[in-house]
Parts: sequence; structure tokens; C-alpha cells
Amino acid sequence: MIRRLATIAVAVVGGVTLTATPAVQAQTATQTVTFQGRTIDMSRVWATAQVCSVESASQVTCFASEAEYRRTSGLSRGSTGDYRDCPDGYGCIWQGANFQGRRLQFKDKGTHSLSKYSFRDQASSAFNNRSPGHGAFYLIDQKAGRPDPRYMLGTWQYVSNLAKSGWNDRADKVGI
Ligand SMILES: [Ca+2]
Repeated sequence: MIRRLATIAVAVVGGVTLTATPAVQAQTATQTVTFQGRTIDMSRVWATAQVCSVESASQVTCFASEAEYRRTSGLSRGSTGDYRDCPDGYGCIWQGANFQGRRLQFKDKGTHSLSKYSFRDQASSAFNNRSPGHGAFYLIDQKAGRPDPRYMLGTWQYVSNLAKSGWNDRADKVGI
């Protein structure tokens, strides 16, 4: 009889644990974005998106291709396939070196957590396409218990391969 009670108790604990799991996941910082006319969770978007543009915390739009981004945004010039794809007024990071792969770009002032955009420890090249007076674009490596190292890109500065300075797949936040 004692053994049977113990079995029931374990089963109840197991049930509670399973029920609690989705609630814990929901507390993870997420960002909703507009992608192909729908509002979806940022963590799901990179499966098919190529460019995500952060205009503000509440306005993030993603595009399936560079061509779609340029057409939708009314940019007259076609893609160059390099750092110049980063539009005027934005700080951009790319998943690959030489400005290849997925691009995430920021316009509004402040510090932005890259984990919100599923881009933490992913940036391999970057460009600060902001005119003088707008200030620097920073890549920030978050450290516990000591100051966060920063990689600064001045106005119109680009880096084709962050590995050369030890910053490949390292940025946790960006500052703009
Ligand atoms: Ca990091």
C-alpha cells in the first residue's frame, strides 16, 4: 500500500512538470514581427526570411529576399550583394562574413538585445550606414560581473569579417 501511494505521488509530480513547461517557455523574451502579411514570433521567422528591419521595438518587418525588401521599401537601387545593401540610416549585421546570409538592421536609438531577434552570437560582418552626427554603431558582448566589451563602428565603417578581430559570432547586443 505504501509503495502504491509513492507511485501515485511521482505520477502527479510528473504531470505538474509537463504542464508547467510551456509556461516557462512563454516567459522567454520574444519579438513579434510582420512577415508576409502575418504577425509571427521572431524565433520562427529566420527559417524563410532573409532580411529583418527593426524600425522600432513595435515595428519589425521581415522579408523573404533582398529583392522583396527593396521592392517593398521603395528603394530605387538594386541589390549590390555587399555592405551597400544596408540602407541609409541603419546599422546592419549579417550572419555571414562578406555581408552574406541573413541581415538584421536597426534604426532607432538604444541598446537592442539580439536574443530577441534570434541573432545572438551570430553576427559575422557589419556596417554602420549612418551619416556623421548619428554616432557610432556598437556590437556588445555581454559579460557577467565586468564591463561589456564593445566593438565600435564609426560612421560609414564596415567590417567584412569580424573573425579577424575576435568578434565572429560574439555580439549579444547592439547599440545605436
Ligand atoms: Ca556573446
